[in-house]
Amino acid sequence: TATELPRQAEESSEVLHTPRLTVCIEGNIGSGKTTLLEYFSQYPDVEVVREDVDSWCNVDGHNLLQMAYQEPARWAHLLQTYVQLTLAKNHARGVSEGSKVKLMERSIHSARYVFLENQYRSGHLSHAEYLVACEWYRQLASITDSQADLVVYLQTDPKTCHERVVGRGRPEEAGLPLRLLQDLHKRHEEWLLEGRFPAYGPMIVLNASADLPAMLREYRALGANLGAAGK
Ligand code: DCP
Repeated sequence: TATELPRQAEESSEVLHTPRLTVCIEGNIGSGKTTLLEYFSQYPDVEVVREDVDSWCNVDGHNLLQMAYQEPARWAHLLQTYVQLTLAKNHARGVSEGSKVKLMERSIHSARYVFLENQYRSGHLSHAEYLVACEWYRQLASITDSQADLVVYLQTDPKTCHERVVGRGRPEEAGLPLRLLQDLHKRHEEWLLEGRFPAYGPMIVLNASADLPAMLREYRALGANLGAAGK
């Protein structure tokens, strides 16, 4: 029998507001987005909006991320269209009263220009699947305000990303090849630095291959530049 996806608990009834500043963090798998977002979650006037990886891993028991890693030709399209949907929801989300900055992990644009593009170029999506997913992107991006006031690109050596991914041992990513991280790095560079696809806001580039103390110094400086109040 047909069943519907259980509705995710509606966000609280709190009235949400348009943020004064929207900042999006872009970077490869293992580039350190999580560390940056955790660092800024201690700032009372910054609201962090994470990529909803948990929901990709559990659509009423279906782990789309794992399915797409195991059998990309079959499932990459489903994963990527779902990822785009969850990111469109993140773009549309307001922030609580008192939050000045919305700090968002990735964007619907990287879903399109990095991940979807890479899946297509790797031969995991048929031409028809690619075109339909691109059309979903165009429509979703046009009905939500998905522009950023600032894009922070965590530029990272793919080998460093690989070491971090291996180190954290996320089950879906077991055996993730360096080659994939090199390809995703190339897609980021083509899009954000070489202008192959449109920008969605002014950008700064941080060297995210550095070690943790150096990264934390960069993040502190970024916070000061955003005018956000730290603790
Ligand atoms: N992913 C995907 N398609 C997308 C976005 C992400 O297949 N459009 C996959 C890649 C990873 C997983 O989802 O296996 C989570 O990706 P992240 O790069 O966001 O991982 P982290 O949250 O761990 O980021 P970081 O390592 O920078 O902290």
